[in-house]
Amino acid sequence: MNKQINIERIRSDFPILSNLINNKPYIYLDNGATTQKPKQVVEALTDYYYTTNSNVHRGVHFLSQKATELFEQSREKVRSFINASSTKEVIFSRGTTESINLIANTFGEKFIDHQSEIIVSELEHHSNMVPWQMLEDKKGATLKYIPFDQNGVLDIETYKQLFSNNTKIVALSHVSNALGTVNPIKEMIEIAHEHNVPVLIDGAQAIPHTKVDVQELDCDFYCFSGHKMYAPTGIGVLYGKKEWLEKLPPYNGGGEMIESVSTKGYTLNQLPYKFEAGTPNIADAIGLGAAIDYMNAIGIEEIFNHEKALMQYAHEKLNDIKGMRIYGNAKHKMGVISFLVNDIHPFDMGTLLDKMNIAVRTGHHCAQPVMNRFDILGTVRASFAIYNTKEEIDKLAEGIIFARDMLM
Ligand code: 7TS
Repeated sequence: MNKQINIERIRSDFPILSNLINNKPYIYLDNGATTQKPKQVVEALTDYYYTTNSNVHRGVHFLSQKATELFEQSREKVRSFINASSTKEVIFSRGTTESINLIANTFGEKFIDHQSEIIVSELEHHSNMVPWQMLEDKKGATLKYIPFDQNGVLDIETYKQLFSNNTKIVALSHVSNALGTVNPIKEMIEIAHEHNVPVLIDGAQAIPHTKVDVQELDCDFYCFSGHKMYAPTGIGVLYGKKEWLEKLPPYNGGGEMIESVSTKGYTLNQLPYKFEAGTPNIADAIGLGAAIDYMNAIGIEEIFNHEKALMQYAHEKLNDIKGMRIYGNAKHKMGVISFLVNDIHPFDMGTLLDKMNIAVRTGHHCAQPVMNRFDILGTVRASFAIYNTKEEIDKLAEGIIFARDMLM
């Protein structure tokens, strides 16, 4: 059933949205970089610090047990949110970047040598390209890139041709942060699996907007950041299939990740702790649990539908502007809309929009190969969240026209 969302009520959950800047409302359209946080998440953090703060997993005392319980409850919330089959498959990290580096390093150490080939796409955020390029440097492996067309759509026929007997892993974004393209990852995972090649999905720009079911996708690894889905910064998730995680060597060494240590060596702790060396980010993991509760209470389908309507509206409004060029015109798009107007430099457009209290992102969006493909230095990018409205998009369109006329 399709519930109608109450946008005013949702906005009132985010105190920052009602702050005036220079005595005027502020329009926040930089959600691809990070979302704002609802009271429910901030209160989960303060509650934790006021009532529970203690270290997890190592205390017999009341507070330590309570902290452990809340921390592990959050892991269960993540498990259920992405439909992983076990909490052993849910590893807390600092964010998408750390999750990808964890796999690039541990998988790299065990399975990559100078003959290995790794497939990535040209659409990736630097976070899902540089860690693999580092394996090229370290191990002499070769990266093969899936190209994309003028609309920002990956070329699946070329992708199929990139596999060889030496292909060891595919690393792919679910949704492009620069163009908004939703990649056909289920189909692409199936193709990789026909070659017995595992797939890592960078889900940073997907999970805030759409239902993710890791079992249905059958991905081997799925990485995401809490801060792009209403949770605090500094917390993220690495989902990995148990069979793979068990095969991989540990990443960081230290407390938590060991079962026992002597001067002769160490034995490893079980999953997921094997990959969680040191005191974890307890409070923010609990905050992530609160953000998941928040999203579930609104409904993932409702979030998806609201944002889909916003994207459609933004496309119509922006396409009406003379001189507008939208980058990324895939049929399936989500979350972001990237554009340039005439020859106006994106920084100039962004700066003038900022003067009008409209926050957008400008530049290469940590996806320089995407910009190179279009032979541009960068774009202006508006990105949406559950609290954005059509009225804000009207203001964006008015702002762009005003800036264009001023800069021409
Ligand atoms: N992957 C994608 C697709 C991303 O969009 C980002 C961040 C990352 C990985 C890295 O996430 P982190 O939380 O580890 O930093 N993207 C952006 C962006 O588009 N603007 O600012 C950050």
